Amino acid sequence: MTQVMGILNVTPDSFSDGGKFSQIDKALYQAEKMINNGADIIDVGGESTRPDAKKISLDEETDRVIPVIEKLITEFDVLISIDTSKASLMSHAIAVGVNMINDVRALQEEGALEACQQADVLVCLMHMQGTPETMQNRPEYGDILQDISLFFNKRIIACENAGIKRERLLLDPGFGFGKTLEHNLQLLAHLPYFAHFKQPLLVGLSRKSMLGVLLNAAPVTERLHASVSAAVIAALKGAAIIRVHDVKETVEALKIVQGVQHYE
Ligand code: 7PJ
Repeated sequence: MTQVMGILNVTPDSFSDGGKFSQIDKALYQAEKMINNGADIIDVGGESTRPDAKKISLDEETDRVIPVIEKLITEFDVLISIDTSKASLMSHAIAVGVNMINDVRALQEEGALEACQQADVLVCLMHMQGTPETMQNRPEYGDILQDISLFFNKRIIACENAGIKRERLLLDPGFGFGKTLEHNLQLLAHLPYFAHFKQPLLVGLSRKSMLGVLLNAAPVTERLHASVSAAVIAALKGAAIIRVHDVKETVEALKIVQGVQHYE
């Protein structure tokens, strides 16, 4: 059955009233809700990868996410993932017991391979063309499926050479990361192409701008039904894990998928 990964963004309060504690409490409340709604994994992230987002320092990212991860690990019985590209934060998260490293830069930053080698954590290798700042400036591919497969191959080999066994690896084509609407739709349509790697596929489509475009410029708050539809399509096309904001709605939809798949 397709698993649901709930997104937990631990970003600074929009008002500067709340201190660190209220921020942690808010994150924990949000996580508890997602767990009660059926999330199998919680993905904790402190850095935004939106094109216009400011980069944050290692200390800032660490202060945001590590206390939340520590609490989640002691209080709940779900897998915890950290969405980061920074090697020292990976090591820190591994030391406090995180189960998965989710890296939109696929362990290409200095020291990231070594950080993940130390412990038996799962690693999600995501494809991105370019960097968050430049990725949406006319992304281009020869054959998108082949280009992304080549990238996956290179990163799998880099991991294996660094002592990270293949059974620990998940692959993610990186919807919206250096892709046009057409690229994203092509990727979703042909998701089964990546089955030849025999690695679990993780996909993130939740509230992404490709859905907004298809809905004639729907704002991010109006993309729930599109997100759930996209999750269902991804599940039918073989995704092992779907990364979402709206856990309850997605879990319900995936129960219908599961009911039908039982008779396939
Ligand atoms: C993804 C992610 C994704 C994985 C983000 C957003 C942007 N990690 N982190 N896959 N997207 N593995 O949630 O809209 O698609 S941040």
